[in-house]
Amino acid sequence: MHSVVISGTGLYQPPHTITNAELVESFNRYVDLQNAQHATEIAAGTREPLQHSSVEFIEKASGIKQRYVLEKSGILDPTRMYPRLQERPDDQLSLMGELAVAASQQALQQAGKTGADIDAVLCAASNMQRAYPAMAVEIQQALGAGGYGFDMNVACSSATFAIEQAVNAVRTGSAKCVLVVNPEITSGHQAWNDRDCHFIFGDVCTAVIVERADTATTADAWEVLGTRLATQFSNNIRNNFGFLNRSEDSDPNARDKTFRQEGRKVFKEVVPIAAAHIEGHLSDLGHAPSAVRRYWLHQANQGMNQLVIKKLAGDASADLAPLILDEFANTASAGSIIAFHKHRADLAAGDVGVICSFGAGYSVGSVVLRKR
Ligand code: CO8
Repeated sequence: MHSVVISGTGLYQPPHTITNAELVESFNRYVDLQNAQHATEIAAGTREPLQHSSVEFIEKASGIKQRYVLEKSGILDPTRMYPRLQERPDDQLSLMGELAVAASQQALQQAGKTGADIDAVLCAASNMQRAYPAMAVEIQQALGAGGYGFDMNVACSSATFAIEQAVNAVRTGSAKCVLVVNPEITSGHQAWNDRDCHFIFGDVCTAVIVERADTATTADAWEVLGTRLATQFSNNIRNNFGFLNRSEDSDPNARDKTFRQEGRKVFKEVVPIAAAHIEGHLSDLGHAPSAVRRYWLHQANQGMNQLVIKKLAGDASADLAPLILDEFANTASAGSIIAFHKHRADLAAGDVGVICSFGAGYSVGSVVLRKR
């Protein structure tokens, strides 16, 4: 068995931001248009009027202040409410592939590696833009990597679940250097016209290099002390978009074919699951939660992260569990990796940290790291 490290990370950040003020302004115009269009049914009491959203609610309920998106004019157009993306010909690098290559190149550079050093590519995200060929195989070719590639989806836990697959492959010798990449184009499957969740998501792509400790050349290497995954079925976060929609003669634009959730239930149910998961994992590795120098948590809700950390360490400071969701919003599986990417430079050799994701499934994944 080989000792395994994370030796580099990368972040692709889309060019456009949407502030809460911009988002709410366009959402409220959409509401006014819809209510005007259905004024007769609303007056007759056969239809409920839609209600305005508010910046104050969004910031208080979630901690989100803005989000990055690949395209904003379509999202902010009250007669459309989703991005305008251009279809690409088959012989051109796909959009997810383009994001993945940008983030991966950064991660490779940090790790002091090139595409040729990679012998496995795992593309792990909440949605893939096509059924096949696997995105990972296209990314493998674009980077000049060898070995094999495959796609996987565990919603918000896609990155941590993929890191465990990468760590196991390197530990057992079936790969030497694995790229885990998370292109999360959440704007494509977000319900921008639903007041309960229109503010939640942002687009981004992260990448992580997992390799054998004895091949790592960077000074910024993080030994993987352990990984742990858990799932428990729940319908509280669900999207019914899928390849059987046509055969079922269902409406591809129906509300259930985009993201939907029972946010309050998710909040209540997932906090204790995540805290117990991290505590159990650390305990089995012989570490007390209070001895952990940093937690890089899933970024869905500020209050949720504070509760998880308070349960674990009795303290919820930004130093212990940095937040990036104020700037990025919820970026599905990429959130905890963005936190790790941006908030690790100040840790010293020997410091222990935990990456942990939680979300749809339900799913929880933790990766315990020690700075070399
Ligand atoms: N503006 C103003 N008022 C609002 C708004 C709004 N936009 N939305 C709701 N309200 C009102 C409600 O109507 C309600 O009013 P009333 O009290 O009169 O009934 C009141 O505000 C409170 O509503 P909620 O109970 O819904 O509000 P919460 O305090 O629960 O906050 C949150 C809502 C922010 C959604 C919160 O519940 C939350 O963050 N929950 C956790 C969610 C979570 O962690 N989800 C994980 C999902 S991510 C994941 O797993 C990946 C999925 C794959 C990616 C998909 C990409 C598209």
